[in-house]
Amino acid sequence: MTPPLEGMVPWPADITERYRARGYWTGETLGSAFDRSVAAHADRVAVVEGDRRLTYRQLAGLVDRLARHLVEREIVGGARVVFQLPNVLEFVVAYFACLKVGAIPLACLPAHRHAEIEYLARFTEASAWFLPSTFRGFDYVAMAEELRAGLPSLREIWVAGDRVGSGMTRFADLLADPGATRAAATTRAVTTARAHPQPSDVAVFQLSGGTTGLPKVIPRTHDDYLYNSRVFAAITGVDRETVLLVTVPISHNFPLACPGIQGTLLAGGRVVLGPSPDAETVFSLVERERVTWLPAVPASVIGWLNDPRITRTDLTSVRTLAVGGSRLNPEPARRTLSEMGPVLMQVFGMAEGLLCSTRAGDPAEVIVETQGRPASDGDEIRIVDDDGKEVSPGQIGELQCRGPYTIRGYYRAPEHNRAAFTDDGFYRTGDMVRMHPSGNIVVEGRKKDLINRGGEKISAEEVENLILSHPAVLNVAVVAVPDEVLGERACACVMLRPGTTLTLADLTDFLLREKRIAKFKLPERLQVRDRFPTTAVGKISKKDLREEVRGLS
Ligand code: OOB
Repeated sequence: MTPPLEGMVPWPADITERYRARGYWTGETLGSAFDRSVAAHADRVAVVEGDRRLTYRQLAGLVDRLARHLVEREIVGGARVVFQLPNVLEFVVAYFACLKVGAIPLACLPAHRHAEIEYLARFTEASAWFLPSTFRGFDYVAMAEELRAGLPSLREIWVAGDRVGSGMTRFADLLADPGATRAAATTRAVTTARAHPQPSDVAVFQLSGGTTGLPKVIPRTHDDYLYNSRVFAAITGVDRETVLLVTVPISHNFPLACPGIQGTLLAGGRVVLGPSPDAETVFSLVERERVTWLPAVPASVIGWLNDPRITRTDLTSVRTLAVGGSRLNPEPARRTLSEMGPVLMQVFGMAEGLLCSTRAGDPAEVIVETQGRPASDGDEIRIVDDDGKEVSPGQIGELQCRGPYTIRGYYRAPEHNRAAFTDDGFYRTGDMVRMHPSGNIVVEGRKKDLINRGGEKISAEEVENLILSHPAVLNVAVVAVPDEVLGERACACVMLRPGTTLTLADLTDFLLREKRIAKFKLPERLQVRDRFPTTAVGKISKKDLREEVRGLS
């Protein structure tokens, strides 16, 4: 057995044994599960993107080719690889190639910019980076050129697209070259051995929505992430007939593994990739590819419902519209049922693990009003008050969970882990929930300090720390303001230094040009104040502040 990755919190030995004995963990790696699926479904279509359409055999051919290059370059066994590709075929190839040789994809977003990538690549000591040349008008090659000098562990930059910088490699050139020609000379036996991951090894690094100043890295093992996809595929009816459409950012846990791309490809189904979740893209791809399974955030669904083309589009192939990432209110939920039929499934999940969902055949009331129940009989949940005591049935409290696919700790974060996990290994989700009489969970709010902007999570503290470094700013608090479509948007409330001024345009400019953060984190409102409401101990009371800001809006 290889020792666990340093900085990773493993499950206790007795629990590991139990999860294996009960068959949650099968002792298989994601790479070998992928190979078995390829063998069983070789001539079926695996991935469709634009006019590219690959069978399992063709996909596996590319995966294996890339895997050989990874081995040649010693990007194997525990090496971290920044994934910043959008929804393109190259993502799927790179993902399974890494899983096969034990390199760990770090699930970054195309939306991330210098600040996020620099921090995350440095924190994880990433050795390689997959990126597009350009996407939505942004030049990733230029960003990589700027950042690479400050990232000493970064050895390889692989670009999907035609334009590369010096010392970078075109993805297409790697795939054109069968590799392995240099393998005999350069690959030591040691590298080859390290290129065979164990089921208990970290397979993927997901990112936490984050409640602290810096994003947290979530280690998902082969055992747990494979089970995550399998159990969710089983309860949501994903099989070889499934046609999954992914238009949300592909590296998010939801479209990647719940059951997502992983679950669909392991079942012999078909994955269709689309560039954006807007109505036009989704409607045309559903019609063209006869899509059956569709993950979405509520903001997208509301957009589709409000688009007049919905009545002219044939959406009858859809069997499951899985909506999650942020709260779907009962009103759009009801409209979804009347426009699209009984296909709605609410999903309440988290990159840390636990997945809850309603099930096909549940009463309409459950599907409309609740966020569902845990996916596995191995999931343990409890709803607790501020003292950690379980609340009485139907009362609101914080949700805590543990189970065969919920992490026991963030990567390299011992101090944060002491606060985020209980002594008996439950993850404190920060979500305030109540148990519906049907046994399903209703998400009522949250304790954690973040803004959920249409499913994309923004840590208030992270943005506050950046705003505090603006010369005009004396103090700041970032709070969520309600939004009909996105659910929430961020509002920055600031106190200014005497004699200074600040507009939203100034602040945006500062955060984008000087701090270089992802655009989705930008506050969309600014409120200049001369005082903040405070708590009894003199801290800013975000609860009162949120109410004051809402009152003024
Ligand atoms: C998903 O994962 P994350 O890690 O981006 O965010 C998790 C958080 C939850 O703790 C909760 O605060 C919120 O997102 N959330 C919901 C929700 N689904 C997620 N809040 C209310 N209603 C829902 N249905 O967002 C995620 C991961 C896997 C599957 C689906 C979503």
